[in-house]
Amino acid sequence: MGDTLTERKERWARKQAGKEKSPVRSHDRLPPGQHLTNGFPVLDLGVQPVVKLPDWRLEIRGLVENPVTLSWEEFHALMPFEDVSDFHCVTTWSKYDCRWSGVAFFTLVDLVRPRPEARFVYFTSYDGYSTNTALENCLDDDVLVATQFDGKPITKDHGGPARVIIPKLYAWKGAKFVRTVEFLAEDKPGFWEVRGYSNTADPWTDDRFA
Ligand SMILES: Nc1nc2c(c(=O)[nH]1)N[C@H]1C(S)=C(S)[C@@H](COP(=O)(O)O)O[C@H]1N2
Ligand SMILES: [Mo]
Repeated sequence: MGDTLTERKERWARKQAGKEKSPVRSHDRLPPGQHLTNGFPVLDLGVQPVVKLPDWRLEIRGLVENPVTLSWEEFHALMPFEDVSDFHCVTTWSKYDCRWSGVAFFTLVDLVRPRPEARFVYFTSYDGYSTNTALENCLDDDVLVATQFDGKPITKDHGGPARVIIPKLYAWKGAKFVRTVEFLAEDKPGFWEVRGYSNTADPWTDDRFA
């Protein structure tokens, strides 16, 4: 910490160019520069869209063999998944032991069958938000589209009806109010990624800004 934005930017650019090894990873439970919170702050764009369950759809498309548009009932007919994970917001708060339930990302992948060219995933949301990451990050066994937090439906302020959770990345990579999941051959920066946030967003290497 403490280095200038320019130094960070230069370091990031060198890393992107493959001229420097990754910084040393922190193995603490609390990533560097984070503090623990017991509450659950709300971070959004100032809009919390109201999506009635009969109108809700999750559209999964792009470079896949079997694109689908799932209704609420169809989504819940998929294999249920529950996991407990920690949540790290780039604004420096972390929350431990969040219990999310929904459908594992790998279950959605089995359903749509991405083509070999698919290497990136781009998410869009009902509030106009978007975010992106490498497909491999979505294939970890802790990634899901969640509809419940702590055994109860996710409230509107926390991204209900459904939100994406990618625990190993900063929380902005997880789209609240998720609406579409698109598989792409080329990376496509999302809302914060075009506004100077890191594309890779690894909390354990303090990888916050591009
Ligand atoms: N659709 C949408 N998803 C979003 C955001 C948003 O503004 N809109 N904010 C992101 C950010 S910056 C964080 S830290 C988390 C916050 O989730 P929370 O409000 O449940 O704490 O959601 C992420 N997903
Ligand atoms: Mo955030």
